[in-house]
Amino acid sequence: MTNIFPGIPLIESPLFEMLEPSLGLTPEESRIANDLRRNGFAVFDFPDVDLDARISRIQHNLGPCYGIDFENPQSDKTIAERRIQDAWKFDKDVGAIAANQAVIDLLTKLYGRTAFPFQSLNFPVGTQQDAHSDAVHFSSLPERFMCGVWLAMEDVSADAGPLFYYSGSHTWPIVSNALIGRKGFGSDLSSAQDPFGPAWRALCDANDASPEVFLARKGQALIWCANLLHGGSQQNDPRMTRWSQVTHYYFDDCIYYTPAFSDEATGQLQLRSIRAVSDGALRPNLYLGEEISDASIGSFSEASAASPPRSSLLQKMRRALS
Ligand SMILES: O=C(O)CCC(=O)C(=O)O
Ligand SMILES: [Fe+2]
Repeated sequence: MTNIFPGIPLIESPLFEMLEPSLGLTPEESRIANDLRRNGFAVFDFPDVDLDARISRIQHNLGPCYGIDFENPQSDKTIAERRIQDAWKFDKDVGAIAANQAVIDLLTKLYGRTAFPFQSLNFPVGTQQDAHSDAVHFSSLPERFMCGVWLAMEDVSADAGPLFYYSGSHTWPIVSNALIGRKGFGSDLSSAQDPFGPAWRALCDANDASPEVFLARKGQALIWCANLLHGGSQQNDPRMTRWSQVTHYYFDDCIYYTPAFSDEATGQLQLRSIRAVSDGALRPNLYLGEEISDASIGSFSEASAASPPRSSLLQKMRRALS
């Protein structure tokens, strides 16, 4: 059956029920697809027979980078650096988890475009981050072709600051600059999420929504849809660790950009230069198969003359994301 809406991920498409019989999903894949559709997230057992050995090696290899005293069970694990971005560049186990072929194949089937991992984050503790949608950091055109896969690298208890999410929030409006009446392109932010917090809270209130926590078992993973509101709960016991890896995925034939620093309506996009973890190669920004450059987007060139140089913007974005 022809898909009339190739610009919508299959699992978020109004036509999913009609298309599903032709997708060749196994019962488990169908369960995951329907959980994503309904709730905006889905839990599955991470498909890697070497996972335990990888986790031990990652903890051993990355542990010293955090400046945390892991040896002392009484030490505060939350005081130092909480994340390492893109450790796949020097740690092959992080890369192997991020580029797990079964996960890539699953996402490709569920979204209807070829998935590829583009960013890894390794955390020894939770982030204690307020509810947010990753869609302000990295989004795509067409929208929603992005997802996160969160992997528990140990059992997570309620006191260790578990991941939380608002089930069903992926169907709420994607909060963009246009929606909150803000111009984003060339703007300066200490945290890319800051301007959007009140809007996310208002949506939670309007929907009378309550957060749910994921008390994961080691080896369980959770896929979240591009617009699912999620965050890290308060960590009640600072002595605990909560090792996890988040891998963010994009899909082929899209424009990849940062909405917090973009104004879609005027074509002013903060494009991303995306490299796939799987092969280390750049993935060009494509729109319907055609490559898009900064110069070919709206009034980008004029606007960029008046905005901070790209390198300093990128530095700010890095700070904002940390
Ligand atoms: O693990 C957490 O506490 C949240 C992580 C997160 O929001 C992300 O990586 O996008
Ligand atoms: Fe996030």
